[in-house]
Amino acid sequence: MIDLYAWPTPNAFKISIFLEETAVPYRIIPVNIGKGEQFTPEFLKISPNNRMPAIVDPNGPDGQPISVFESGAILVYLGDKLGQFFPKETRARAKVLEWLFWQMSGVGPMFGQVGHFTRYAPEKIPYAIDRYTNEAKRLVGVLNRRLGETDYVAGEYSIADMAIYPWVKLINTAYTGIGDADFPHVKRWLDQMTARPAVEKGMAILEDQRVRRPLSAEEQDNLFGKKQFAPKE
Ligand SMILES: N[C@@H](CCC(=O)N[C@@H](CS)C(=O)NCC(=O)O)C(=O)O
Repeated sequence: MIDLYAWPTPNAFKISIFLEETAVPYRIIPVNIGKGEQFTPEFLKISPNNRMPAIVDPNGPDGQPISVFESGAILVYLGDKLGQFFPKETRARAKVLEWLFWQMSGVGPMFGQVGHFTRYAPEKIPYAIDRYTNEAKRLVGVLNRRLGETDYVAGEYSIADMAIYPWVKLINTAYTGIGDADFPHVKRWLDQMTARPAVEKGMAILEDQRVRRPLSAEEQDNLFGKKQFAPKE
């Protein structure tokens, strides 16, 4: 049984989608990042960057338990372990890695900043909102061009689609008004992804904990305040 340390955000949905796509048994250990549970010494042993998601696989490669943090690394680990959604052949694998790294280095951080400056920043800073929204739109444009050429981002359905989907789905619907009309190939792919039962289930984990209101002062402090920068044991 794989333990998935998670809270209902796009980075965790990547992993729940993968696990739902496979028949591998897993359970969710909630890490309430608004309450500061990411700072406990037990969690920091698994995820020293005080971020979820993370996994613990009791049956690692040598039969011993292994923990993995960073959603991209988790997808690579699970894809290799289960031999699914991550090809072994070098050319196909390189394609998946290109788009996975594109998500991890571009889409995740930039979309995250769109969310931060549009929803959470205590003051509205037009330069920051424009900067990150424009960059998010540029990235969706890159995705749109790619999806005009292929069914799924790396050719076959893969861990790269699972990494990109939760962020693009979220930003399309919640933040920026990045329009379906401007990105028809992304729209087609989003519909295709949304129709997969495992994607639907993966996106619904910890649904009752989704924060759809302004953050409380405690949540704001845990996520963006001094605890982030305090030395950790
Ligand atoms: N690059 C990391 C990012 C993970 C991440 O940013 N997780 C956020 C929620 S989406 C988190 O755990 N935040 C807790 C905190 O900021 O202390 C990954 O992809 O796993």
